Amino acid sequence: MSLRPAIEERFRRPSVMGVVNVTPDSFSGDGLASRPDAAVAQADAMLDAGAAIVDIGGESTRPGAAEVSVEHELARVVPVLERLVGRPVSIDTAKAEVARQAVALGAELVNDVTALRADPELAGVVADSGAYLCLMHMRGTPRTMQTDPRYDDVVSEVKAFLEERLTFAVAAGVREELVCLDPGIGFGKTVEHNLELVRRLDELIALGRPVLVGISRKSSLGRIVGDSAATTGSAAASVGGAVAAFERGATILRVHDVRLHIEALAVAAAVAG
Ligand code: HH2
Repeated sequence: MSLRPAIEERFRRPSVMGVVNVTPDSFSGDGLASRPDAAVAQADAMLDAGAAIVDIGGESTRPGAAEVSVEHELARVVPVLERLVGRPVSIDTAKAEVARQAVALGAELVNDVTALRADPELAGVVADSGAYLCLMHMRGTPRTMQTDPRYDDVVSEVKAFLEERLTFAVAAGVREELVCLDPGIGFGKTVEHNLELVRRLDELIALGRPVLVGISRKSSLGRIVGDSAATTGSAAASVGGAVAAFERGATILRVHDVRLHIEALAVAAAVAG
């Protein structure tokens, strides 16, 4: 197995990760369950538009989402992964068996919203495969996370959590230079918590690992622009959030509307010099 370069060499700042939801129930309504050809076409279009990688997910993590069995998740994602062999792919899963089959089919990054807490075997799968790893902060589970989230200082708590999960991953044999960290926008956070995390992103970057931010279409965006009951945000609001996160040091932006983000981030990066 050849060693991968450090994640910051593979993903220059800013890089875009395109979201491909092979689910019936994703929060943004873009799910393509049981339509592998459509999911593959969407992934190809995202890569053609400039995405550095596409993130394939077979389980929704929207607030209140039901859990999916290993068999169901595999049935959703494997037909898509098989058709994307040779393309840059990430697998959005918390399950070791799904990650195992995905990396065997060429996935280069494992994106685990539970940060290796849900499945005790996932750390070993990532370590053995030499895949990149994204560790994300979430308070509670998708079923419970939006029930009155409270923190004394959200940024310090998310930072301490990510530092602990990074130490755990490295102790399990994952090379530190293959890991990126994610504050988990919308995962057990109010609008103000999400804003604070982006505003003070430098404090997470101080952990020494590249930071991935997924703010695209999240409900906080819709609420900020005036709909107090919003469950999603617009593409324009998403771009605003992504540019703000990039300017505060984010390396990878996880987005649904790839071309808009590529263009906006190209301008923001050109200004940054
Ligand atoms: N957000 C979602 C899913 N996975 N992974 C990371 N690392 N960061 C995120 O912010 C993140 C994530 C939720 O978005 P989406 O995949 O569009 O929705 P759903 O989980 O409902 O399918």
